[in-house]
Amino acid sequence: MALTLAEKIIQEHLVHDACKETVCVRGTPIERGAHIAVRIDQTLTQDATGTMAYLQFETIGIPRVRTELSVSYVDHNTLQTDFKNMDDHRYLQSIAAKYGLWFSRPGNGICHQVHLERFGVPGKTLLGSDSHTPTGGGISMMAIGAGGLDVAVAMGGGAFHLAMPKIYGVRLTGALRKGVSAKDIILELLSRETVKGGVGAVYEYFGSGVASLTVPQRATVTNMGAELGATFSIFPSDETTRAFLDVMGRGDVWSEQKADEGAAYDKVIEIDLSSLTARAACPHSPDAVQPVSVLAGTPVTQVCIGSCTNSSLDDLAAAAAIVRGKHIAPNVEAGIAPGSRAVLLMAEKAGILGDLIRAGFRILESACGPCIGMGFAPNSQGVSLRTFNRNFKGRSGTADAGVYLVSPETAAASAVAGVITDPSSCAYEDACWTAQGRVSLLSGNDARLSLSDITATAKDDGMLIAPLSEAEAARIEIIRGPNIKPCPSAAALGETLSAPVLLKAGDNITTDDIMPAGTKVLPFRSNIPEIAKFTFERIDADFYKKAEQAGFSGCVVIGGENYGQGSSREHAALGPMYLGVRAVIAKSFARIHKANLINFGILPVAFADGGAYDCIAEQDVIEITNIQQALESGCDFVLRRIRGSDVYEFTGSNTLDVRSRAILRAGGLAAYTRHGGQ
Ligand code: MIC
Ligand code: SF4
Repeated sequence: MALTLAEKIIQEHLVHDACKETVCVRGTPIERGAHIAVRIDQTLTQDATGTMAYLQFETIGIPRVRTELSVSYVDHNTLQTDFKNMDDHRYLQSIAAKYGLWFSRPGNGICHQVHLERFGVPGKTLLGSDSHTPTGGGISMMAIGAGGLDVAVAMGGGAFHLAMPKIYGVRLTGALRKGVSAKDIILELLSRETVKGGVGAVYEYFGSGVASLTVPQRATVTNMGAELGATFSIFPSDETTRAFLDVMGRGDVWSEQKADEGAAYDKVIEIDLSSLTARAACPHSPDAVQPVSVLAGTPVTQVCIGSCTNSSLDDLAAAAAIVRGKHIAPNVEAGIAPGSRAVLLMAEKAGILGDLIRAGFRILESACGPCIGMGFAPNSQGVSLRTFNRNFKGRSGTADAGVYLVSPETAAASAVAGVITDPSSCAYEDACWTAQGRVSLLSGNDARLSLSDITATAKDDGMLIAPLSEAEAARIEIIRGPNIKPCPSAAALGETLSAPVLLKAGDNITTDDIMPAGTKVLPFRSNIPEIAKFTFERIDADFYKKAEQAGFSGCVVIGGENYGQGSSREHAALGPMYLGVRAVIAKSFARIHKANLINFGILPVAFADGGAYDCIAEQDVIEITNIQQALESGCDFVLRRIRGSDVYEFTGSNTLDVRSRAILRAGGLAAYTRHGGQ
C-alpha cells in the first residue's frame, strides 16, 4: 500500500515489542491515535533543558549513550551573570565527555541550526529536549521535541512513545515572489490552522513548489510547525537536499526520501507560493496573522533578526540586500543573532555582516538570546519586529511590548523605514545575488563567497568537542556546581484526590505562562526548589504563596483548550509538581506538556463536557474518586466540584494510553523505568 513519507520513516523505526495494544503490519497504514513506539537514532539537548535531562540520565546508570549520535548544545543561556550559568556549562561538558556525546560549546550557535548544518541525516529519527527540534524536518528527518526525561530514556536506548499522528499533506505549487519568504508560508498556514490545528498531526510537504525552496527555507517552515502544535513536519529529501549536504561537506549522508506515489493523507492543504504576500503574526500569538500591507505604517521601535527560525546565511543575506547602502531609522534599535558560528563567519566573508553593521544593526551572540528573553528586551509599550517563532505576552522580557513575528525581509525593510513596511513595496537591488534575491547555500554564486569557501567554513568544527573513547571517558569526573540540585520525584497518586483549585486558566496557556524563562529564571533550570517559586508567576503572582499556604500538599489546576502549548520545558511540570499540583483538568492538552505531566506523576484529565469548565471556580474543592480504577481499566474519571454544600458531579475523559496509565500508577516515568517498565 502507498505510504506517506512520515509513515515510511515511522514504520522503519517501529519497536514492535513496545507498541502496546497496537498491531503494526509493515507496509500498512497504522491507525491514527494508536499507541506506537519508535527507535531514536539521534538526540539533542540544549543547556536550559539539558541539565535536568542529564541529571535524570545519570540515574539510569548506563556507562555510555546508546544512540547513533547524541549532541549536547549550549545556546539558551550564555549570559554568565554569575557562577551559576558557567557551572551549568561545565556540568554539561563533563557529562558529554563521560557519556559519549558531542558537545557544542557556547558560541557555536543555536542547536537546531547547527544540527542541520553538522549532524542531520535524511530519513533518521531525532528526539530533542526542545520543541523546535522539528526544524530537522527541513532535511527530511523525523525530528520530534520532547521533555528531557523522554530524551534521557532515548539516550539510554529506550524507545520514544507517541500516539500515531494524523498525516496532513501540504501541496506547494508555484514559487515565492521577491519580498516574500519561507516565513510567510508558515504564517499563512498558522492563520489557516491555528496554534492547535496540528495537535496530534504531522505536516508533510510535497508538490512542485518544494523544489524551489532551499533547505534553510524548508527548515524555517518545519521549525514553526511547532507553533501549529504538530508532532513534527517534514519535507522530502531531493536534489536540493543533496546539494545542501554537499556544500556542508556531508554529501555522503544523503539519501532520497519521499512519499510513495498515490499515498493518502488525512487531509490536503493547498498553498500556491506565487499567490503569497508578506505576513506578520501580531501580538500575542503566532496565529494572529495579518498581511503586512494591512499593518503598514505602524511605528516600530525594535527589530531583531535571528532565532532558530530565521538565522541562516540566506536570512542574513536577504536582510542585507534590503539595507545595503541605507541606515536604520532613528526611532529603531536593531540587532542580528546569526544562527551559528559558521553563518557568522560566512556572513563576514560575504560582506553581509559589513552591510548590516554599516546600516546600524548590532551584532548579538550566535545563540537564542532575545528569543528566550535573554537581553534585548523592547522598551515599554514598544513595537518589536522579530524573525522568531513565538510572541507570547511577556516572553520578550517586556510585559506590555507588542511583538510581531515577521520574515527577515519585512524586518529589514521596517528597520530602515521606521514603520512596518511590506518589503515587496521597496526598491532594492538584488541583482548581485541569486535569481531569488539572496545568496543561497545551494548556489553560493555571490562573487564574494564561493561554494568552497562555504564548505571550508562549515567543516571547521573547532567549537564542537567530539565524544571521547570509553577508556578516556572512564577517567572523567562530573563537575557539579552548588546550584545543581537533584531532580525531585513525585509521590504516587492514591485512589482518591480531594484538593482545592488554586488556579483557573483560560485557553492556550503556554509553558511560558506556567514557568517563565528570561534572565531572572533561567539560571535556576538545574535547581527545582528555587525555580518552583516562579510557577504561574505571569498569570497569578500569588500562586507560590497560595501553594505554600496549602502546605504544598495537594492542589488542582483548571485549564481551557490546548493547555501547555509552546516550549518543551519539563520545568512547567516539575515546578507545579514540587508545589503539590496533583491533577490538571483542562478542555484539551498540548502533546509535549501532557507527556511531561505524566512523566512527573501529575494526572491530566480532560473535561468530557466543556460546560463543566464553567461550573468551577478557584478555591472550589475537586474530588476525583476513582483514580486507580481509571488508571488500571482506562474507564473515565468520576469528579465532583464541592463549593460549601453545593456539589456538582462531572465526568473526566480518560485520554491516557496503557503505558501512560502505568507510568502514573508508578508515580512518574523515573519510578516506572526503575521498576523495569519500557
Ligand atoms: C523555547 O523556545 O521556548 C525554548 C526555550 O527553546 C524551549 C525550551 C526551554 O524552555 O528550554 C522549547 O521550545 O522547548
Ligand atoms: Fe532558542 Fe528561541 Fe529557538 Fe527556542 S525558539 S530554541 S529559545 S531560538
